[in-house]
Amino acid sequence: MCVSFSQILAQTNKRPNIIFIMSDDHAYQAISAYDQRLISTPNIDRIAKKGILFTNASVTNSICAPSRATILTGKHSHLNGKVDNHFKFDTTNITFPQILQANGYQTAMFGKLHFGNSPKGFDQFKILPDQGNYYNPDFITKKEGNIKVNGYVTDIITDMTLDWLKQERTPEKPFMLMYLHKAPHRSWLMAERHLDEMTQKTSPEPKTLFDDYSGRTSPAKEAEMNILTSMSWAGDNKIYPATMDSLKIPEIGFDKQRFKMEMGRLNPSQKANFDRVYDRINAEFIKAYPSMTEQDKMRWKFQRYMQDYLGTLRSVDENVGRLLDYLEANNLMENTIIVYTSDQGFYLGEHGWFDKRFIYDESFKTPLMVSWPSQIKAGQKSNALVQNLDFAQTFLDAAGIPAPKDMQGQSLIPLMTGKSWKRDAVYYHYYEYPAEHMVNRHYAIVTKKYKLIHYYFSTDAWELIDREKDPLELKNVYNDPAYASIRKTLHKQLDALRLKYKDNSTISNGYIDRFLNDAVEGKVFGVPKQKAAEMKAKRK
Ligand code: SGN
Ligand code: CA
Repeated sequence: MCVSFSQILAQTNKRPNIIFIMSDDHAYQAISAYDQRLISTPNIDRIAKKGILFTNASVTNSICAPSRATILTGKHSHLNGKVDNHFKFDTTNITFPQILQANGYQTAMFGKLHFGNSPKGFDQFKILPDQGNYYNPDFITKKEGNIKVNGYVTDIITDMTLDWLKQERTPEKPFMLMYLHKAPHRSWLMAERHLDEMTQKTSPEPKTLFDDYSGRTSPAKEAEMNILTSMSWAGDNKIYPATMDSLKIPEIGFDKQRFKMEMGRLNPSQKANFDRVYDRINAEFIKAYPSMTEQDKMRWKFQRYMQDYLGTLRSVDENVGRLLDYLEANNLMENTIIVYTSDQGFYLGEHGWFDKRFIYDESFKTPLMVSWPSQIKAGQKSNALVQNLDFAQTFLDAAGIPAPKDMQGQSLIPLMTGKSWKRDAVYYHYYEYPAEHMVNRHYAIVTKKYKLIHYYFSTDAWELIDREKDPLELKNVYNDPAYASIRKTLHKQLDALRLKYKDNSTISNGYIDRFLNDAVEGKVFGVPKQKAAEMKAKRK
C-alpha cells in the first residue's frame, strides 16, 4: 500500500520546523561545497554535508524581488505579477507563509525582502527597507515601527533571528523562519573584521573574463554589466573620488555619488577602519594606474571586485555557523528543514560580467542545499532540474498541508527522500528592460542538454546552447544545420511549456506597456526619460 507523506505526518504528529536561509546574489561559485577555488565556506557546507546538494537548481527569473515573489507564491512571475524589481508585490497573492500560519505554524522573517511593502502571514518581521544598507541599517518592523540598528547588517540580521528563537518562539508550535541576508549584494561592504585579510586576497580568473560576445546574438554584447566598462571605480571598487580626479578617470554611472553615500553611513570608528584600508588601496592604485593597459584594468577591477564580494561572504558563513550551532545545542536540528539558497546566481567575472539577469548558467542557476536529518539522508547530491518555484509546495507538503491548485511548482520531498520525481525541462522569463544593466527581455526552455532562448523587445533573436558540448556557453548553434531537428523539438517543447504555465505574449505586452509608461515619466531607475520615450515610440 502506498502511504502519502501527509499520512505519515498525521501518524507521527510531528510537523517539521522550517528555516529558509537565503542570501542576495550569492553565486554557487563562491560556496566551497560547489567550488573550492574562490572561498571556503565551512558553515554553509555543513548543511550540504548533513543533507542534499543540488547542482542544477535554478530560478524562473534571475532578479531579486521577482525571485522572492516566486518563492512565496509558488507561481511564475507572469501570474504573481512581480515581473521585475520596479513594480510593487501584489499582496492579494496567497503565499505559503500565510497558509502555514493559518495551519498552526509560528512564522517570522528577518532581513531583505525588497517588495516595497510588508509581508503578510508573519507573526514577527524585521525587514530592510528596499535594498537595505550594510552599515548601521534601518529596519521596518512589525511591532516596533521603523528602527535603526548600529553595526554590520549580516551580524544584526543573525542577532534578530537568534533573539527570536531564544525569546519569542513558542516551543509547542512548529515554526517557519525566513533568515534573509543582504550580503553579498552590491556594493559589497564587508565587516570591519575581514577588511585586512580579504583586501589582500588574489583570486583565479574565470576562463571567459575576456569574452568578446562574438558567438551569441546581440543582447550579450549590449548588456551593461562588463566589469571593465560598467563597474564603477569609486562606487564599486572604492577608489576615492579624489583619486579619480587626480588620475582623470571618467565616472561610470553614479560612481562618486554612490561611494559618498555608502561612506556617509559609517560612524567615526567604522570609517577609520575603512580609511586605513582604502588609503592603502588608493596609494597602490595611484602608482600602478599610469602604466595599466585595458587588460590590466580589467584584471585589477576583477580582483578588487572579488576581494569585496568574497569579503561580505566571510560574515555570511560565520553567521550561518552561529545559527547552526544554536540549533545543534538546542536539539533543533533533527526535525528542522534547513534550506540554504540565493535569490539568484551571479557572475563572478564569467563572460566579463558582474550582476545577473541573463539565462547563462552563473545567474540562472542558484545554490541550493537542504538538510532534514530525520527524513533526508546525509551526503546526497542531485542534478535534478529543480527551481525556486518548488519551495512553496515543498514546505506545504512537509507540513502535510495540501497546496492550492494554482501553484505551479513540484514538491521536492519525494526527490529528497529517495522516491520517484521527474522533470524534463524548466521555463525561464526575464522582463526588466530597459533598466539598469540593459539586459534584454527573454524567455527560454532549459533541459539538461540544451537551452533554447528567445530575446524579444529591442531585438527578435533566438539562441540555442548545447550545454554538454559548450559548457562555457559561448556559441549559439541555432542556425547550425546539425541542430535542425533538436531545434524543432525544443521549439515544440517550449510552446508546450508556455501553455502549461499559462505564459503568453498578451501578458508580456501588458507589462511592457505599463513599464514603459513609468519609464517615460522618469520613474524607472537608470533609464533616462528620453530613451524610454524613443523606445515607446518605436513599439507603436
Ligand atoms: C541595484 C544595483 C544593481 C542591481 C540591482 C538589482 N545597483 O540597483 O547593480 O542589478 O540593484 O539587484 S546599485 O548601484 O544600486 O548597487 S537585486 O538583487 O535587488 O535584484
Ligand atoms: Ca539578488
